[in-house]
Amino acid sequence: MSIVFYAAPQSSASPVTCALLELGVPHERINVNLAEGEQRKPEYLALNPNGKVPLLVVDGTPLFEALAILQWLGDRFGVEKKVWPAASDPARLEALSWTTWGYVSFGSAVVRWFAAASDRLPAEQRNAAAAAAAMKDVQTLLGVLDGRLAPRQYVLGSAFSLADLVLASCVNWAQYSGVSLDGHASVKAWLERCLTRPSLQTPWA
Ligand SMILES: N[C@@H](CCC(=O)N[C@@H](CS)C(=O)NCC(=O)O)C(=O)O
Repeated sequence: MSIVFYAAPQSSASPVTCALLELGVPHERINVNLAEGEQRKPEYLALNPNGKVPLLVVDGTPLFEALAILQWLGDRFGVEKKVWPAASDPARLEALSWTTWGYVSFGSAVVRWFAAASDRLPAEQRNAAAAAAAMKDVQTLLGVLDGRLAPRQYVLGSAFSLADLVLASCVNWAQYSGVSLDGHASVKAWLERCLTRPSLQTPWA
């Protein structure tokens, strides 16, 4: 199988970098220079019309969107490595739910908060009321994750899985962006456990 991974350091491609490392998947990595606009070249747009990284090209077929890539890596390589439940295992349903929750529900609330609060934006684009409402949602969602993790070491039970790698990437990125984990002791302890994993020690690769 030929896998080509189009990536950029410190980007949405980073969790895919970690997953490829965790699963030991042989691949060719091509760094796309985003500052130079390489993602908008016609040959790249032919593979990913969104002009974004990450992108995987598997035996010539493109696969874009980080979450889709991570879930596919779980299906294709994670089952045999015992870090992703088999299709017939009810835990597969939980793995799909929690990884999608991380990117879609939690991730979009963090993006909404960042877009309203970031001091990297011009002051006139910031919106304190929208930022407060988004942060309330982020904290509610962290409470949901805290409830899931309180009786468990990891999101699917007692063993680390690719679902933890995906979720820890989302939560670590949120924390890096300025979201506080205070008041979510189980999330904090779980994140520390996950970050000891060698594959997650280069989160900005
Ligand atoms: N929803 C996409 C987002 C990808 C994304 O926004 N990638 C950024 C880097 S973090 C990018 O390639 N930006 C280049 C551009 O917009 O020109 C995913 O998760 O794969």
